[in-house]
Amino acid sequence: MSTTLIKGGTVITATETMDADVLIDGEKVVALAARGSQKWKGDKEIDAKDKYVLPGGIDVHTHMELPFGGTFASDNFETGTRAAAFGGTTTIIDFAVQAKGGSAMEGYEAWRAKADGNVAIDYGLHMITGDINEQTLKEMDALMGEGVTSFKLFMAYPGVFYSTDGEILRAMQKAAEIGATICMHAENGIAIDVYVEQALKRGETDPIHHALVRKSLLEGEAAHRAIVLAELTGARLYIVHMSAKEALEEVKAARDRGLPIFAETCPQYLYFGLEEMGNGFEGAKYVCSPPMRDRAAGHQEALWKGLATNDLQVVSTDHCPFCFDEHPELGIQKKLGLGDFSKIPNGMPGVEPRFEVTYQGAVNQRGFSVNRFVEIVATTPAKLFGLFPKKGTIAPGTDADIVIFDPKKKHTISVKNQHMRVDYSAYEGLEVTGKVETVLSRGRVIVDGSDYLGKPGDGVFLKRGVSGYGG
Ligand code: DUC
Ligand code: ZN
Ligand code: ZN
Repeated sequence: MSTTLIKGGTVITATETMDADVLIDGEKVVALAARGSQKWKGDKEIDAKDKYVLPGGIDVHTHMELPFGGTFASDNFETGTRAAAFGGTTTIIDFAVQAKGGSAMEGYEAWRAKADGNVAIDYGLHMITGDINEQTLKEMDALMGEGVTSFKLFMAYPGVFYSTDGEILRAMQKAAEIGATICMHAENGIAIDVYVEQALKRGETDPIHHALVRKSLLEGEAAHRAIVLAELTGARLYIVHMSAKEALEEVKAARDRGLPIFAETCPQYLYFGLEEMGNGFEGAKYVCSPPMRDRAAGHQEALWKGLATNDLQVVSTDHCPFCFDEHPELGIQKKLGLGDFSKIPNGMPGVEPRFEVTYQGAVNQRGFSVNRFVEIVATTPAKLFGLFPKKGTIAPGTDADIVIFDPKKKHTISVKNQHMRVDYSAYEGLEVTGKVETVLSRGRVIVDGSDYLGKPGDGVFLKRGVSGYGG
């Protein structure tokens, strides 16, 4: 096994800021010591002078190759995880899908087959349980044994992924019994579909109407209902991709009552509003669910405040890209919805810019500590989803998943320099200060500046434990 020494940098974890050298042996961090205090030599040495040495990012919400709206998310596990690595993310948790009428175990195996041998970084899986029945409830036990310890349910998308309240209740009872976490897409899809139909009848077909029909109160209502069902059953609940202040208020109140309720938001909700969706069909680039919200109504500032106060605990991406223009292999994607916003595939690219745009917004613009940044993009995701302390921090014994980050380097986010397999960047032209320079995955340098040094299959499947929080 070879050793690597990262020397001269500032190591920042969720709890410590240390001028320290980091010694790696094989795949693991084996020691840290005050900068220059030890005469360590590494087979490979990386100079991190004036740089931050950070735990690799953990994005707990991605959808590689997700079948959706008559097409597939444009990144596969190879392209999407390579892009993640360039962006400073060294672990993803993707969502395997149980189709209606299908077996959850088969869905899990299908996702393993897509990912194994192709991933650039380590990955875990949640399970979208799209069909809650006796068989599925039994399969939840088997999936726990495989390290799939979280299950996503949808209160949106009737006829596709949607679960009734009764189905949610059953799944939560089971989750509480076995220690699993329920991830919830909290939007009242039944009510939303009525607004969709009415808008289309009025001839309101542009992408902006996707945002206007998916009302923030309906996100708040669904969050409330999910929390009530979780409280009744004792389940641990994690509300995904929160965008509405009404939903955040529900989470705050539940946490204040001591319930094990958690929530994430995503960079798109922290950066964009209705303006981005209103530019004719260009707005399709920002169509995802839940949608962008009205900045003037205070949603965005509420989310930032939630991250500052820990009412929100995680920034993930809901990475689910679709090409704007026709793609030679994938065909027509966003433009399936020309003339009918309800046919625009829902989702945005985000796995690559997450680390840098979150740093920009949180640390540079709002004065969050770098420790808090690390906590929301790596440490808490690892703790909540059964990966800590193997992942999510830098300490003796942890996997050497490390980002060397230049906090002074300015650069501009653009489709021209991104690696995701999609033809636009939602952040086109955004200037940020702070750049991911070098990325190590289990001790190996896989990204060095603009060079990719890894290969498909470098990453492995992570059998996760139960959540380290609540319940
Ligand atoms: N939301 C999206 O925007 N895309 C995929 C699934 C989801 O819940
Ligand atoms: Zn969702
Ligand atoms: Zn999602």
